[in-house]
Amino acid sequence: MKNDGYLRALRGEPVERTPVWIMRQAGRYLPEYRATRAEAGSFLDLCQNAELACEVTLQPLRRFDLDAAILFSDILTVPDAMGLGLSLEEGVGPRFARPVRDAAAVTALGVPDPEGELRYVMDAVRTIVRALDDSVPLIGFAGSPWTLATYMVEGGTSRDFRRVKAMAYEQPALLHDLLGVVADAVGEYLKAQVAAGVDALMVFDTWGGALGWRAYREFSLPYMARIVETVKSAPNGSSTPVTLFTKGGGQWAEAIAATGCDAIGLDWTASLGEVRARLGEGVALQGNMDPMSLYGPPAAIRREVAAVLADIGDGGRHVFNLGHGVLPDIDPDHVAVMVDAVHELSARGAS
Ligand code: 1CP
Repeated sequence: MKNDGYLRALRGEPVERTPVWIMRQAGRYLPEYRATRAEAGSFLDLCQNAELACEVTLQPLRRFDLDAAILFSDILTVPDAMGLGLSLEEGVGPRFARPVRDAAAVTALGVPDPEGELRYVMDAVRTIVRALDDSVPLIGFAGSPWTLATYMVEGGTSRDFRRVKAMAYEQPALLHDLLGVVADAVGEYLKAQVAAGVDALMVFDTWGGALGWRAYREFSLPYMARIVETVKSAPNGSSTPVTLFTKGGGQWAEAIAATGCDAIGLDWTASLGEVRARLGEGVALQGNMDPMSLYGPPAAIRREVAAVLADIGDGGRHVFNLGHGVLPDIDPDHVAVMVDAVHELSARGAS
């Protein structure tokens, strides 16, 4: 691979500069993304068209000097394939026609065949791998079982997660049944992505931080641990680095590291240096610039990049990223300032 800095940093091998990619690097802040989505018809049509999904995956790499590509898809494709009926409305967000709210609905759920109902995702992976031609690694991903369950039970985006948290306290066994089948589905889905050619995996536990610490250890973490184990025991799985990202989970970093993951994604509320001091070098850290700092002028963005790099100190085993996805109204030129500053300010040795 021409540029394997991202994989090297995940493994704790020496790198010439800190690698960088951006959560939601393909998406609405890019005018070329909006044009391709219009060409596809809708967001879901875009996900289901391998050529166009490949095109939007590559768009940010043409603009910015990024060290990894991420598969263009969505975490909600898995519950959609489980029969929940996903739709996405502009300004409203994702919606499920058939949310899961009782035992009958949980019992009816099956594990989708990744090369069946989700074949369009695997076709996108194969198309992107060919197009990347060993230039940079491709990251595959899925939602964590808990995060997927929030959408499946609530029926869409939620402010307070009332229904799914009520289920956790009223019917914990039912929620565990749901999380179990979702974990099986995600495990199969990620193994298939590895077989189709992704170089690394990321699990997005976007709403894990909404749980109390005991509930996090009961309803989110064990299911992510199961997924790490499933992936690691599959062919090629042991050599595929897995990053776990629990938004708001910095205080649980020790427990997350104990899953056997290769890297922990941190949001901007955690100090990379402090987490590194607590955990040592045994795990890579990803993050964690505040996505809103990209509203600032270029000089302020460079200062913020320098501060994140200074926080982690020697810069070993670090993948630079935002602490959450890039926002839709960010100026792409500001993203370029960040990416270039990461490489320039972290350059080690001859450069
Ligand atoms: O209008 C549009 O074009 C749709 C917007 C959009 C996009 C660009 C959605 C709907 N999903 C995506 C792509 C996407 N989603 C990617 C690939 C692109 C990339 O990263 O470059 C990835 C990795 C995701 C993952 C995702 N989807 C997460 C986890 C990451 C995170 O940001 O926390 C979550 C929670 C979702 C659900 C989802 N899908 C779409 C939206 C708007 C949302 C969030 C809804 C909410 O806030 O609850």
